[in-house]
Amino acid sequence: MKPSPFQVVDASFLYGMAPGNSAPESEAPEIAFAGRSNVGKSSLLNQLLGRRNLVRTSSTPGCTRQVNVFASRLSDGWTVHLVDLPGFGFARRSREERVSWGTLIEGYLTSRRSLRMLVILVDARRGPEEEELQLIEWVQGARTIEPALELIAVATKLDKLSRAQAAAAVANVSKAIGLPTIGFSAQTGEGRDALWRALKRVATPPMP
Ligand SMILES: Nc1nc2c(ncn2[C@@H]2O[C@H](COP(=O)(O)OP(=O)(O)OP(=O)(O)O)[C@@H](O)[C@H]2O)c(=O)[nH]1
Ligand SMILES: [Mg+2]
Repeated sequence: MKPSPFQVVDASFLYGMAPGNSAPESEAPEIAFAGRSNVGKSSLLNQLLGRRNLVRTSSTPGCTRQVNVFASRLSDGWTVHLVDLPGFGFARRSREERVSWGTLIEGYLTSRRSLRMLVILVDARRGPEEEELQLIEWVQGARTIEPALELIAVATKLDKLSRAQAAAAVANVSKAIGLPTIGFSAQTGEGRDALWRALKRVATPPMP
């Protein structure tokens, strides 16, 4: 196999935000990854960053409990911050906890100027459900600041489908969610280059 043109030479955890503890706006553009619990957000980030365990993942839903920001630099000098969000649709939290989390994530998505792109992850086998469609509609209406937020979708866990099923599933997700959609597997790395190509649209080029 040909080596990927998207080699990450630096990747590190920068900071986490919990309710009541946000972070100052960053100079670097941010790309956030949203989706229901267990859809594969943290695994996708490890695959993108080329690190096995930089981002904590778990087969138990509700693993990511903060808004976690990671810095990355590609071998050609481009940089961007990748933001892992706690999953939604995870009920095993108190109502109070869910409200404070909702406020943190909603505030982050609507008011964060450094946020330039939102990637919505959908399990390729399930397709988008009400929560994903609501999130998209809500964020498009609620975010009124410049610059505009670019939205794309990723269909995850493609390795669990046959080739023919995978192609059909990605097309279905794209149609149902109404966004350009990239098929992805954190296990095989399929879709990694296509996703990096899309993410680079909002990344920072190297200093001359
Ligand atoms: N086969 C397969 N399994 C995956 C893939 N991506 C994630 N998983 C598995 O799915 C489970 C959940 O993955 P995470 O990356 O922790 O999911 P998450 O969306 O970050 O979950 P929360 O932090 O709870 O919101 C883990 O057991 C992963 O190993 C994939 O592409 N293929
Ligand atoms: Mg996670």
